[in-house]
This record gives sequence, structure tokens and C-alpha cells, in this order.
Amino acid sequence: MARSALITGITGQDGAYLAEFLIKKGYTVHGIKRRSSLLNTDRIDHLYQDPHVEKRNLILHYGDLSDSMNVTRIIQESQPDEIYNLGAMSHVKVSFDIPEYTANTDGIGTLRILEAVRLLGMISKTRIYQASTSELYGLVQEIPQTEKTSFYPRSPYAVAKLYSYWITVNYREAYGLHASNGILFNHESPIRGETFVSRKITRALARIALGMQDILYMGNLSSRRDWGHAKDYIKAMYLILQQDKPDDYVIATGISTEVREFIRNAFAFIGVDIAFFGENLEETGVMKAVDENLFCEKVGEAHLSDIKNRMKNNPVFVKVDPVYFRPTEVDFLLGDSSKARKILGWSPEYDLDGLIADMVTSDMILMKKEHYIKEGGYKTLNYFE
Ligand code: NAP
Ligand code: F7E
Repeated sequence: MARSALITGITGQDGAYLAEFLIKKGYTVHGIKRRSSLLNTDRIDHLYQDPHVEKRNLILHYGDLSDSMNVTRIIQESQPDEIYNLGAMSHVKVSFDIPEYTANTDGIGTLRILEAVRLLGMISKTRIYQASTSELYGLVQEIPQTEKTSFYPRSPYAVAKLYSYWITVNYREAYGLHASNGILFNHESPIRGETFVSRKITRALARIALGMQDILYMGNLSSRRDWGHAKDYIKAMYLILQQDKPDDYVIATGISTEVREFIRNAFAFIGVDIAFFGENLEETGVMKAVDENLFCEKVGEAHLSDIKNRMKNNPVFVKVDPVYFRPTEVDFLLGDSSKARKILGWSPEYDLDGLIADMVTSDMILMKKEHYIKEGGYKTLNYFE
């Protein structure tokens, strides 16, 4: 019989990639989606099957991690062999604005799943993956960070995830649950949420190159992150649940890069050489030169003269706005995933340049469509006219 998996957070970045990956492996995938006033299934629409299809391999359930009866019922009905708990309010900055909600979803939500599996008598059937995070290391106590490094969370998000990390360990030790933590460092992709720094940069880059945006306002440019590609990281989640013994694993590339450097590399991909001047709130990013052939290849000849004029007359395109600063910041993350590489046989296929190429290429296509519509090339309905 086909194995079955339940994914919370299936409408998110990782949930969408993981659902596709598991369906390709022959799984029946159940997913929890939240009710929203507009459809929020864009990332999984290509996998959707009408409820009338006889043997569906993707089945969506309305639900919410804050509703224990709902979570319990869905687990009972779907009888999953594997649960991937990816649902979370995942934005670190926003968690300072909605700390209680974040604790309920990202912390107690995990308890609701573990307890449901226990109360439903499914301990010997169901394996659980908990989406833990490098944010647990926060104010880092050791470089690089391993499974043995002490945690020092620096946001309501990270504190909620700390509870989830330990309650997962506790249910494993207390009840013998096959429950594991993947301590994943930042991972991005073309379907990353638009307000995370990587996607904010690649979207803005495309808009600036097409003349649709002037300035990219940024927060802390000096933060360093260990960035990987979500497509690589969801494979690690799967491998963790295929092990005979549950355990906790760091998943990371082992390379740490400054936000500033991410911006520089992204612009280099379209042939624009940039530099940063000034300090703190006065720091600016400036366009210095353009490789015309590369720019024409990646953006298009039609936009070359505009970018050259921009560079001559108004080259500043990055400014700092303190609105994006966090009350407490995580300055530096660098993961050591030796354990996962050795035991799971996992290693990433994408490096940072490959990730940036994938994201910028995708956002160029998206923004060109938007540009075309804006220029009146495609007539859309305006409900407010
Ligand atoms: P994401 O794109 O923000 O997706 C989060 C998912 O959780 C979405 O499907 C969202 O639903 C859902 N969700 C939010 N609140 C919920 C609630 N109350 N009940 C049920 N579902 C809820 O996040 P991601 O990047 O895919 O990350 C997946 C998981 O890994 C998260 O737990 C995140 O905290 C963790 N993580 C992420 C990274 C990373 O770098 N991406 C690194 C380490 C750990 P809507 O679509 O309706 O909003
Ligand atoms: O910020 C700095 C910001 O929001 C990265 C989540 O998936 O990964 C993610 O959390 C860094 C921070 O990700 C802007 O201050 C500068 O230092 O992309 P981010 P995050 O906070 O690291 C971890 C592993 C998770 O678990 C989380 O769920 O970039 N930064 N300027 C900025 N960040 C944002 N968002 N916007 C800026 O304008």
C-alpha cells in the first residue's frame, strides 16, 4: 500500500516542495491548509486534484495548528505514516508584533500534534519531523553551530521554536515516539515568501532592472546567514524520517555570507557591479558599472539604455531604513552539517550562486509579466473603476 504523509504548512515554501517530492515517491500526501479570504494555494496548485478524482495523491484539509480538536481529527482520519510539522508563523521580525500567536502556533502547535499521535495510539505507526531552526542558536555560543551547540534564542519566534524542539525530544524519550528535529539553516527559493531578505532582494533587483522601482530599503546589511536552497533541504527532512532511529540533525551549507554580499552577488548575476558607501543609517548601495552583454542576456536589450542613464544620473539604489531592524538581532549563523552528511548521506546540490541564479531568473520572468501588464500590454479588469 502507498505510504501516507501529513504535511502541516503545505501551502508554504517547504511544504510545497516536500509535497511534490513525496508524491513523486508514490506517497499519498495529506495537507493542512488554513481558511483565508483569498486562495492561498498558489504554491501547490500544480499538484491539486479535484475531490472527484478516485485515487487522489494530494488531499487537503482545512485546519489550524491552534485548534487541537481539528489537528487530532485530521490525524485520525488521514492515519499518516509520517507527519512533517512545517506549519508556523515563520517570520522572525513579525514574531515581535504577534508574540502570543507565534507561541501558540509555533510552540503549542507542535505539542498538539505529538499529543494527538499519543492519544490516538499511533506511536508505533507514525513518525514525526519537527521543523526546528538555526534561529535557536541566536546569540551564537560557538562557531560553527552543531547539534551540540547551546541554544540562545533571540526572538519570540525562536523561543516558541525552542519549546517545540524540546517537547519533540521529550516525547521521543518519554513515550518512544519516532520524533526528530531538523535544525535547518536559512533556505530560500523562487517561491520564498516575498518579505524574507533573499526574495525581497531578488524581486527588487528585477524591478530596478526593468525601471519599475527606484530604491531598495534594507535593514541590517551586516547580518550573516548560511543560505541554502529549499529543494535540497526538503530532501533532508525526508531522509531524517527514513532512519531506523529518531535523532536531531543540523542541515546547512557550511558557508556564511553577509546580506550586503548577497545583494552584490545578485546584481553581479545580471551584469551590474555595485559598491557600498557610508556607515549605519547613512550606508548606501551604488551602481558602478554594467557588463552590457550580460545585462542584455539576463534582462534584455530594451532596458540597457535606461539602466545606463540611471547609473549616470542617479546611481544610489540601496538605502537603510531602521523600520527593518529587529529589537534583538541574530548577527551570525554558520552551520556544521557533518552529522547529516555522514549518517543521512545528505549534501546540498546548490551553492549560493546557484540559488541566486534560480531566484533572480524566476523573478525576472515574474516582473516582466507585471511590467507588461503595467505598460498596458494586457488588459485587466479593474474592479474599482
Ligand atoms: P512559510 O513559507 O512561511 O510557510 C509556513 C506555513 O505554515 C504556511 O503554509 C502557512 O500557511 C502555515 N501556517 C502558518 N500559521 C499556521 C497555523 N496557525 N496553522 C496551520 N498552518 C499555519 O515557511 P517555510 O519557509 O516553508 O518554513 C517551513 C517551516 O520550517 C516553518 O515551521 C519554519 O518556521 C521552519 N524553518 C524555516 C526555515 C527557512 O529558512 N525557510 C529554516 C528553519 C526552519 P499560509 O500559507 O496560510 O500562511
Ligand atoms: O532575515 C536581515 C535580517 O527575514 C535574514 C526564517 O525562515 O530563517 C528565516 O529567518 C537577515 C536578518 O530570515 C532586511 O535582520 C536586513 O538578520 O530573511 P530573513 P531570518 O530572520 O534569518 C530562519 C532559519 C527561520 O527559521 C525563519 O523561519 O537579513 N535583513 N534587511 C532583513 N531581513 C528582512 N526580512 N528584510 C529586510 O529588509
